[in-house]
Amino acid sequence: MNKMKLPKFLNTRLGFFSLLAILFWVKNICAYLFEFNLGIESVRQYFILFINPIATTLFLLSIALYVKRPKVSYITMMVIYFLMTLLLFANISYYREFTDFITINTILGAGKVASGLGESALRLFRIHDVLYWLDFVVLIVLFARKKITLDERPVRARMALAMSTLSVMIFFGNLFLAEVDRPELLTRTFSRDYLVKYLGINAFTAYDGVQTYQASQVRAEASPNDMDEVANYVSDHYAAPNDDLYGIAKGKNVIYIHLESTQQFLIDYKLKDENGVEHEVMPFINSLYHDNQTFSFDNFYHQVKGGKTSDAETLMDNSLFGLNQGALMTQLGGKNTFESAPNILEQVDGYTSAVFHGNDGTFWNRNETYKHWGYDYFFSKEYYDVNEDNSFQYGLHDKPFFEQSAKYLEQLQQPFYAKFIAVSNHFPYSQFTGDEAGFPLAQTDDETINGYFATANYLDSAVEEFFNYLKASGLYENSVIVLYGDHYGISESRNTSLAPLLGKTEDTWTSYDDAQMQKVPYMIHVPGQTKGGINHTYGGQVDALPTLLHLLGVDTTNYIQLGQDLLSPEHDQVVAFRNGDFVSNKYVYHKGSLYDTATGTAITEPTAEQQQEVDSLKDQVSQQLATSDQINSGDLFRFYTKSGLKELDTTQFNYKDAETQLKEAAEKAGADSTSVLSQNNGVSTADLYKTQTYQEIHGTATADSEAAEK
Ligand code: GP9
Ligand code: MN
Repeated sequence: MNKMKLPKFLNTRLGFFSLLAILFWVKNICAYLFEFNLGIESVRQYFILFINPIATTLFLLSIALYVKRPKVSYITMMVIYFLMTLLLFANISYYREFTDFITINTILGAGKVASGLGESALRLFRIHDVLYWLDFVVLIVLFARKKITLDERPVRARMALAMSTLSVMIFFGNLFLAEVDRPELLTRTFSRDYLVKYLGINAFTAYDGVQTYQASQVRAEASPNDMDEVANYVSDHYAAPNDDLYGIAKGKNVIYIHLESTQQFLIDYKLKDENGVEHEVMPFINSLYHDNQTFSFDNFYHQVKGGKTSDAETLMDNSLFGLNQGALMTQLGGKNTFESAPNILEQVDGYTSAVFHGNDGTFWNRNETYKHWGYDYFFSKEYYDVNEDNSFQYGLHDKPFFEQSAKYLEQLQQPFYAKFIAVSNHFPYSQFTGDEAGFPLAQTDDETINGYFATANYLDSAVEEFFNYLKASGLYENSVIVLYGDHYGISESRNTSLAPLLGKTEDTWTSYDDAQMQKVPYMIHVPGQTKGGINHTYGGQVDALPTLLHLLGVDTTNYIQLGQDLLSPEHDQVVAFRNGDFVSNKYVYHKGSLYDTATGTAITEPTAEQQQEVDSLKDQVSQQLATSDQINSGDLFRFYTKSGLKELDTTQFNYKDAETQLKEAAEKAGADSTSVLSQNNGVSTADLYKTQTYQEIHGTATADSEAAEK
């Protein structure tokens, strides 16, 4: 080692700076490749991944270049380098346990769970982790042996500034590429994985810090008086339940089926193939829609914005809106106090709760948010057998998803509140258009639209199989099954291409039609009762929770919920879109234009009376949205006691070993265990699940020729 000669360059400050930058880059890339699972899908994403540590590393290290005194400058550089390594390494360890990245809140809250932290850090240590720290030892030795000497000459201020500026420029280049690959990355913040994948750990941590700070400022200013105001608003808008229907589903399981990107126009829709033959897109869901055991709605709207699926979940489980910018679940889901459906049902009627979803648990920050909503279990991707053939970028396909869920569902203690988030019918709708295509494609000039019907048909078939299983396992009779569309599948910009399929033309398509396209299915199927039918009340996702709770016989008078029971004769029939536009039973106000709801005729010159009505509707809508924002940004539930609900201890939930927890719950209940598995004397019902491909159901040339071969 004595003979070893290091390049002279290393004895300059800039040389040493470069060495540290390169070392950190290497460590960071190793972590990306070997420690984290970031779902890199293309060469471009690899490129972004490889460049994303550069900007922040240069920027942070460049701080030391401004320091003139040699010793202080080198020490500053080493301290920054050490802190960056520490942050990276902490994330590596944390990821092993939680498959997630560390947020500022996790760091701030670490004290709360400090006991056991040291122990788990040790348990998470891998022998190769030494490599992340080895360079410190080497550097110290090199300094001690004077292989690297301190450069007495300070870096010129201009040079230091140039380095900082360069790093900022690289950052913007990085951000630009990221936005090209994943538009609205920063405004919608899909998940921490995405931020790390596109911008790196340092940038993610800084971004998270800024957001946490901003949120905490608003939160700090809120007071219990604000909650009093909110409570007054809510009681003024309370819609009393329909006496005939209150409690008709008391004590039943609730099974939510989240119909990804499913719009109401698909209901009863028949797609013409190239030969003019009609194919019903969702035959099974249509049969539910027309069943008098189902409360179906044909004027029900989604109310989501940037948080898409997560906003729909927020609305359905809380009767609160998402945020006007970004996603509530990612920004506040893991921080705020809520009084959500699973928590209410647990405390009032002893329900167990679970979410099933075949994508990464961190997407939309579900893994944290669900704890704050009181979900007992969350079965995310790791609980499923997911491979390249049965999945796409958003996770496991619906048929294997529902099928593989059976073995967990049968273990839940009843009654339960279980949500199944399907995902196959998700943009780009090219999942079932290749060789595996079965259902015909539409014939427009827009491929997104063309594939939409085939993926919707696949979803329909998956839901049918799931219903068959529910019937076979005996769960069906004892459950209420709620289906809802989360948001549009075809974005407004494509609607004119869709127009011909809906019997309209591009030229006559208006904002009124765009507003109509925001309708999504909402159906509450209550096996055994026959008071259902198609209800025409104008409502939206915010109304779902009070509607459901009243059917379950749960009194909502003391809950802070912003919607109204859709089955109540007192429902206001005003639907707020998150941007302030609205639909009521009389008027549609969308993108600055006003229409008559019944006819779709534009009202260009409203009478004084009409104007007054519209103004008051606008006020009503903005008040509802503002109240929601006030609750969320002020975290007002922490001041609310009137609901009589006990404070939720979010640390009781651990979504990592659900199987053990399920077994423990059954053992604890002993002979009183109400899970399907226990009721079936421990014999699994999962075998009762029958699933078939489109070809197997409908028979095709391929299936025929296979049969002929046999
Ligand atoms: C991802 C899925 C999709 O897990 O729920 O979310 P979306 O893109 O529809 O908001
Ligand atoms: Mn969605």
